[in-house]
Amino acid sequence: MNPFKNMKHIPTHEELVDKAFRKASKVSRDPHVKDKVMREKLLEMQKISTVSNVIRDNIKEIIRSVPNLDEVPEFYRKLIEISMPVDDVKKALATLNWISKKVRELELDYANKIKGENSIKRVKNVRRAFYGRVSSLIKKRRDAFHTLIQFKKLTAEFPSLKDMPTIIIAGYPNVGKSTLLRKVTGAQPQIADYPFTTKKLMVGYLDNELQLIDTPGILDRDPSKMKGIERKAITAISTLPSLMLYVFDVSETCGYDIEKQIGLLKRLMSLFPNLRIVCCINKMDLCQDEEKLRKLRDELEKLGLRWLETSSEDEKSIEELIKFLRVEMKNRASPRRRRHGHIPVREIKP
Ligand SMILES: Nc1nc2c(ncn2[C@@H]2O[C@H](COP(=O)(O)OP(=O)(O)O)[C@@H](O)[C@H]2O)c(=O)[nH]1
Ligand SMILES: [Mg+2]
Repeated sequence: MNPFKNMKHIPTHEELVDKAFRKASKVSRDPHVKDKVMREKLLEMQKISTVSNVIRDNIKEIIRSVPNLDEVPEFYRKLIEISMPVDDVKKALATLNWISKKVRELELDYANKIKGENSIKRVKNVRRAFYGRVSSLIKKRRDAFHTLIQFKKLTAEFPSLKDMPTIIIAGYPNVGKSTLLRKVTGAQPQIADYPFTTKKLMVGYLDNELQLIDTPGILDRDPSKMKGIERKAITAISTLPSLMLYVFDVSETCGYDIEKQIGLLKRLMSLFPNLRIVCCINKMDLCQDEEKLRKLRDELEKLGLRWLETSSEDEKSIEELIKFLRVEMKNRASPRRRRHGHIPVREIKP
C-alpha cells in the first residue's frame, strides 16, 4: 500500500501560526479572579500556552503521520528521489521537531516573565513579544513547511502497491498483456496512477501472494525513446521484489514482427541487468508460421531465457502459466541466464 496515504495535511507556516493565534484569541478571562492584574496575567499566560499547544500538537501529528523513510520499500524511496532528495524531507521533519521544542522553551520563558510583571500593559507587551518570537522563529524556517507540502503532494499520487513478490509484465502493445493479467488474476485489475508519467498501472493479485503489474505505455516501447524522468520511474519498478514477464505475440497480429519483439526484449534486458526475465509466447492459437515459432524458440534458448507458450483463449495454458510464474518467482534470486533450462513446451494446436 502507498505508505504515505495517511499523511496529515501540511499547513503553510502562516496557516499554522494563524491557527494558533486564532485559537488563543478565543481564550476568555476567568471572572472568578477578582484581582484585575492577576486576571490579565492569567489570561495572557493562557494565550501563550494555547499558542504553544496548538503548534506543538500540529507538528507532533504531522511527524507521526510520516512513515519512517528508512523503512519504506525501496520502490517508494526511488519514486521520491525522482523529484526531491529524501534527505531534504528528513531535514524538514527535524526542523519541525526543533520548532516544537523551541516554542515550548519560549512558552516557559515568557510565562515566567509574565509572572514577574505587575502592570496590565507590561503583561500584554510580554505576550505580544512572545507572539513575535514565535512568528519569526517559524517564518525563518518556512522552507521546511514548503518541502513537506511538496512531499505530501508528490506522495499522494503514488500508486498503492503491496510489498509482495511482484511480476511486471512487458511487451509491445496488443501482444495480450492485459488479457493475460486478467486471466491470471481472475478479476478486474485495479488502475493506479503512475507518477511522472501520464500513464496508469494495472495491478492484479494472484491468491494474495503474487502481485502482477501491467504497465501500458511504459514497458511496451523502446526505452531509448523515453524521457529521463520516465526511465527513472521505470527503474523504480525494477526495485520491487520482482520478476519480469515479457510477452510475445507469435501471430504478429499486434503489428510488431518477431524481430522487433526480440529487439525490445533485448533492450529491456540491458536496461534491467539485475532483473530476472521470463517470457511467454502468446497467441499460440493464431500461430500459423511454424518457422517463425521455431526461430523465436531458438532465440530465447540462445538468450538463456525460460519461457512458456500460451493462448488467452486456452484455459489450460493459463493454468500452466500460473504454475510457471509461481515457480519462477521462487527462482528469481538465481541468475537470469540458465542454459538448457526451459520448461517442457506445451503444443497448442491452432
Ligand atoms: N486470439 C488471441 N487473441 C488474443 C490473445 N491474447 C490477447 N488477444 C487479443 O489481442 C488484443 C490485445 O490484447 P491486450 O490484452 O489488450 O494487449 P496489451 O496491449 O498487450 O495489453 C485483444 O483484442 C485481445 O482479445 C490470444 O492468446 N489469442
Ligand atoms: Mg494493455
